Amino acid sequence: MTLSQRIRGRSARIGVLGLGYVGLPLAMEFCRKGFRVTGFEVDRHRLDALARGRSYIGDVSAAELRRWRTAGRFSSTDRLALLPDQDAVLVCVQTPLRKTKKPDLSRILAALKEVSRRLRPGQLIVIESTTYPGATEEVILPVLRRSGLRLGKDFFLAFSPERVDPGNPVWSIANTPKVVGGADPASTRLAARLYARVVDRVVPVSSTRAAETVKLLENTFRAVNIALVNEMAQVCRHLGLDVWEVIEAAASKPFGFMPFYPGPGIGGHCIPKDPRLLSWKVRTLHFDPRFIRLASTINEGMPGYAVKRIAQALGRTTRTLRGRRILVLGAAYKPGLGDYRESPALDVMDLLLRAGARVRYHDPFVPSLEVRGRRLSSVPLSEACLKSAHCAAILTAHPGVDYERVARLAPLVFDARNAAKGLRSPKVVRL
Ligand code: SAJ
Repeated sequence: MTLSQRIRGRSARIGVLGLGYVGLPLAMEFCRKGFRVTGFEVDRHRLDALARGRSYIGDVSAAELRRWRTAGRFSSTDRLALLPDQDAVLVCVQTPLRKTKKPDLSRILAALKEVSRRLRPGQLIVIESTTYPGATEEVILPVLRRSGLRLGKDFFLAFSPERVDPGNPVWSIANTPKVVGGADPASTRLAARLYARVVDRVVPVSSTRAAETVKLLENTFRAVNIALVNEMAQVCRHLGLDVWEVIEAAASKPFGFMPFYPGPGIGGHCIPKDPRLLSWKVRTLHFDPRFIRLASTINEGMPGYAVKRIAQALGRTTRTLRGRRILVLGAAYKPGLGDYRESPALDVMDLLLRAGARVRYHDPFVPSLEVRGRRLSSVPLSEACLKSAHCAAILTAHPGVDYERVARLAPLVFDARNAAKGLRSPKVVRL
């Protein structure tokens, strides 16, 4: 039976390499649609949790995990010897940036070398990890060719960007259109057929490079628009205007406008990184994407701007913050989640500590974190805590926090997220 027939009959065995916030939900989606999935993971803690039927990803319930394990549809392992049993291998490993803002493909290349060593005729490899335009073709394909197998005849290769939005109650893997681009037409066709069995709509494009660039455009679009409103926050400050009022009123335009909101910077694993991937690649091709680079610079400057505004609100400068007690509200990178990777709140706390301020934080979703080598725990939002601070700085506007109470009890509030909107109080200073 050909791979295409096994896909059509849902008997194709699916391997998912990397069981993180992309891989585990993807594995569950294939299980839901009748496929048998083997998850490959190197992290021992994750493997132990999965073996006990415990989920470490918010969007995957323990009940569902146990259901597919019991049904024999899902198994998790670190044994790469099981790779040849898979008809399709979906690669969902991290592709971070180095400190130099250059792409770090080390993890994905290590994974693909293992795949290549065990590659067999009839396998489809799909890269879901976000990377720069050309990476699949220029770096990953040569690794797979070391197997001696031929693209489009023996094995197939495609790129399909992940569009997983953790915690999104509306858009899931199943109902979010899936872009797919193959290293050759046969690969595009096969990957499109595979995803068509699990998602409502597949969007085939002409190449892996096109698919890689689609993803980067999506997130660079967000980054540049966030940078625009971050600059507008500074423009409005100079104009003596409330940027939040200006944006809200502009958002009343029913066409040709899309609201974004300023803040103390941008966090997460996509928006800060993706424009840098695009910029890095095109600069190797002797084109300087000034606009995209400038947007990244503006966003990365926002933590420093927020600290400057906190100092000003205290009647100080960033050089005279020593000893000031700052209570940070919200450490996660966006509301409603406990993920504080790349969170701008960490940058703000780092700068405050560097300036000699005494920093505590409250975040109901983040029990503890490390900043400047110090381990901090989230403090209760008690009356004493609020009253003893010189300034409460709202950096992430989590739901369920009583911002009216914060404004009532804290001597001063710096609101970087318009969390205390509607509260007209001289004690509340907004970005
Ligand atoms: N942010 C702002 N102002 C905004 C929007 C976001 O400052 O108007 C900040 C957030 O606070 C956060 C960072 O930017 O620190 C990123 O926020 P995000 O809403 O873009 O959330 P992410 O990082 O989870 O982005 C993901 C992306 N999903 C994928 O890459 C698959 C992105 O494409 C989605 O559009 C986004 O979720 C979403 O819409 O939630």
